[in-house]
Order: sequence, then C-alpha cells, then structure tokens
Amino acid sequence: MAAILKSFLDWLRSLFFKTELELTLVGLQNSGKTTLVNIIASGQFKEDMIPTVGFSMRKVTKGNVTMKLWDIGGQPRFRTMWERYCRGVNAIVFVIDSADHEKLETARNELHSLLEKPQLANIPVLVLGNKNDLSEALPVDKIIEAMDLRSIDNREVSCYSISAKNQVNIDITLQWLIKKGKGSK
Ligand SMILES: Nc1nc2c(ncn2[C@@H]2O[C@H](COP(=O)(O)OP(=O)(O)OP(=O)(O)O)[C@@H](O)[C@H]2O)c(=O)[nH]1
Ligand SMILES: [Mg+2]
Repeated sequence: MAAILKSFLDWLRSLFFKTELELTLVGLQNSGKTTLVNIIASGQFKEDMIPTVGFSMRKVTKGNVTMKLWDIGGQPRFRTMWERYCRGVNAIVFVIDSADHEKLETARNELHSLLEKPQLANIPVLVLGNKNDLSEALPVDKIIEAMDLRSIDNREVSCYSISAKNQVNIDITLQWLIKKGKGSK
C-alpha cells in the first residue's frame, strides 16, 4: 500500500515539478562517453567518433527532466581536469570499455584516485561497462570485481553493463541518474 502511495505521489510530483540534473562523464579514452551522450540526446550512434579534446557540455531535456552533461576527454592529458568538472554534480558517470581487458587496471586506478579527492566526497557514482554488444565484453559481476567497486564504502556506487551502440540498459541508466536529481518548480 505504501509503495502504491509513493508511486502515486511520485507521479503527482512529476506533473508539477521539474527535475534538474548535472552529471559528469569521465573514463578512459575510447570508452564511449561522447557516444553515450549522443544516444541520450538524440539516439544517434556513429562508428567514426572524434576523441574529445578538453570537454564538451550538452543540455538535454526529456519531458520534465533537464540534464546538463559534462563530457570530459579521457586521454591522459585531460585526466587532471576530471576532478574539477566533477565537483558539485549530482552524480559521476564513469564509463569503461568492458571489452578492452588490458585497460581495466588503468581504469580502476583512475576511478579510485578520483574518488579519493576530498572535494568529491559523497557524490554518487555510476560505473557503466559499455560495449556489451562485443563478444569479449565482461559481464557486470566481473566488472565489479575488476574495478574493485566493493571497496568503495563512502558513497553510493552502482554498476550496469550497457551498450550505447545497441541501446541496451540505457533506460535503467537514465532511471538511476534521474533519481539523483533535485526537484524544483
Ligand atoms: N561496439 C561498440 N562500440 C562503441 C560503443 N560505444 C561507443 N563505441 C565506439 O567506441 C569509440 C569511441 O567512442 P567515443 O564516444 O568517442 O569515446 P570517448 O569515451 O568519448 O573517448 P574520448 O573522448 O577520447 O575520451 C567509437 O568508435 C564508438 O563508435 C558501444 O556500445 N559498442
Ligand atoms: Mg569523447
């Protein structure tokens, strides 16, 4: 009964309130951050992507949800910028190429050193194992292990296996993210 009441109230709230979200996407180069932003914004997938130089920002409105998406370059020279762009956001989205086994260790080290920054304390993190359309892609339990996500105990952490290309699990990703937003009139 309480659950029904809650979903009714959520629905009622959604009629009157706007949800505003600010999110930052980080992760190694070639993991699919810009592709994911494009999928969220327009559903378009492109094979021939240009690596992000510095960062790009996109504002996307879906129904009564407005998302400000900071998409930061993943090449080593841009990684020092990650922290600055993650400050004060509703959630950090850490994208990995789950089929690129060799880069997982670097991805794990980059994630853990980012989360050590005091300025980013408590910000929820969503780790996305992208490219699950590829046969070598690791399943979600292996990603959790390889990224040592169970050792993170000072914030909310979730992990999904997705494919931006085939739009797999994009819906649950958006649902998770929207819950981190703040309602405002
Ligand atoms: N098979 C497959 N390829 C993908 C997927 N998502 C992205 N790609 C490809 O991965 C490559 C890199 O994608 P980008 O979105 O540019 O990666 P990025 O993380 O933004 O890279 P940087 O901007 O350099 O940090 C492109 O060739 C994409 O087409 C996916 O879900 N499956
Ligand atoms: Mg990019």
